[in-house]
This record gives sequence, structure tokens and C-alpha cells, in this order.
Amino acid sequence: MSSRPTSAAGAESLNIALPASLRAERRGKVAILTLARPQKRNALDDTTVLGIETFFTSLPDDIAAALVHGEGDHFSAGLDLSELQERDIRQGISHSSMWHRVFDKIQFGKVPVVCVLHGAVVGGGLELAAATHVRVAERSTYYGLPEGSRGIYVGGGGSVRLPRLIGVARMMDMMLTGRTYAAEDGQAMGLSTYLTEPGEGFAKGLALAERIASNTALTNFAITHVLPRIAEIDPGSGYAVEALISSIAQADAEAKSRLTAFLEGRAGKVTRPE
Ligand code: 1HE
Repeated sequence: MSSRPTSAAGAESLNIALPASLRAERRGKVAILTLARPQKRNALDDTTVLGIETFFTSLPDDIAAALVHGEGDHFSAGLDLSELQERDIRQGISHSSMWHRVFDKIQFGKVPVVCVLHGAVVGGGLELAAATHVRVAERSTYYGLPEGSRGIYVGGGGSVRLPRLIGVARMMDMMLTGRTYAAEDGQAMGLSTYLTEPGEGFAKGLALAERIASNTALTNFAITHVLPRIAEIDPGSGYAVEALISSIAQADAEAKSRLTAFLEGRAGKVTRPE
């Protein structure tokens, strides 16, 4: 896995001040965030989590999608356990709330986010991945929630996001029994929606992010901000919100020019999967 790319070909620097555990660059309209603490298996200490917030709240206006990946043999070992000292209840709540705030900046931020997974994706690392919109897993990926056996509990929004991906029963099993899932199982149950060979996830993730960046900003907003909200409300309210957001999206000048392009034979057709 030493062949994993640490930087995208043609990438330029992105001027966002980040801690040493993170690196930012851009390739065209895609901002790339690298978890760059492989010596600690990309464990997420407070500095790193706050740096993730800085990245997602500082993206330039011409960025249209983001990609998150990790250096080394593992995507992320989750919460930095060395920081879990003698927190009292109030400090624990404030720490968990900080993770919630930061990961909300990913899920409900300015742009859609693609995540490339490999090696261990555990605990808070899985919570981070769950806050992104499209997950690509290399076959080396495995998933776990070791909180159960460490005497703690997920605190980065896992209880909210993971049951929506894999169901309460599977999450309970992972936490109660320490069960881990391989990449192929994760793909089958919805933790990832793309599966690649080792070393190929970054290129796939970047291609997907570039494709996402070519959508209109309004459509991407509807998909990432409105769709998950509609999925949480009663069907009648959902239809009303859907009618509103679809009419807003189609009234956009860019939508009209794309529809015209298709009708005049200048836009791509929908093709079978490869
Ligand atoms: C760490 C961490 C960490 C590694 N916090 N330092 N997460 C866990 O319970 C997962 C704990 N980690 C592991 O199970 C393994 O480290 C891995 C399977 C991820 C990787 O194994 P390996 O053999 O490649 O690495 P290693 O030798 O275990 O670790 C290398 C170094 O990283 C070592 O430090 P060193 O100074 O001795 O070199 C480890 O101590 C360090 N390291 N993982 C701190 N997690 C918001 S709530 C979320 C709650 C959670 O995320 S709980 C899950 C915590």
C-alpha cells in the first residue's frame, strides 16, 4: 500500500492554514483534504478535528466538491485515545458537541464530499466517513466500532448517521460484540457505494468528485442539504418540499441551458453501467 498517492497529479496548493496532521490542496474545482498523521494511524485528536472544521469552512467560492483521504496504511484509527483523560461529564458533552459541529460542516457544508477509505476505518474514523456523501472503499478497508469494548460510546454523530446507513441492529452488533466488517461486506450493506482494488481508490474518488463538481451548485445543494431532510420528514411534507426544491432547481438559468443542450443533441446520454 506504499503506492498510495499522497498528492494528486496536477494538484495546486490550497491556502488554508491547517495543523501538521492535515494537508490541503486543490485540483481544478476539487479541494483535497489529506489526513496526514500516519504515524498515529490518522487518529483524530482535537487539533485535527478542529483543522477539519477550518478546511470545510474556508473553501474558496470556486471549489465545487471535496475529497477526503488518508495517508499510510489506514484511513483512520478514530478518536485519539491518548486525549481521553479524566474528562468530567460536562467536558465530555462539550467534546462530543464539538465533533458534532465539525462533522455537520462536512455533511451540510458548502460542497459535496467524497471519501476514499482503506485499511482501518474505525470508531471516529467511521463517523467521519459517515458524514461525507459518497464513500469509495479500497478492498483493504475494514470497519469497526471498538467503543463498546473500550468502555466508551460513539460521540461523533455515529448513533445518528450509521443506523441510517446500515440499520440499528448491525450497529448494535458491531458495538456489542466488536464485530468488524470487510470492505466487501461494507459495500453490500451500504457503508460504501464504490469498491476498488488497493491503491485505486484515490483516482476513483477524484474522478467522482470531478463529476460531482460539474453539476450545478443548486442541484448539489438540493441533493446534499434537502434530500436528507426530506427523508426525515413525513411524506406529505416531503412532497411539498420536493415540489419547491425541484421548481427552484429547474428555474435556474444553468438548468435551462443544460436542458436545451440535451434537446439539441449537445449533451451526453444516460448510458449503461460499465
Ligand atoms: C493511536 C490510536 C488511537 C493507533 N489513538 N493513538 N480507536 C481504536 O480503538 C483503534 C485503536 N487502534 C488500533 O486498533 C490500531 O492502532 C490500528 C488497527 C488502527 C492500526 O494498527 P497498527 O498495528 O498499524 O498500528 P499500532 O502499532 O497499533 O499504532 C501505531 C501508533 O499509533 C501507536 O503509537 P506509538 O507511539 O506506540 O507508535 C498507537 O498507540 C497509535 N494509535 N490508534 C491514539 N486511536 C468521538 S468518539 C469516537 C470514539 C472512538 O473513535 S473509539 C475508537 C478508538
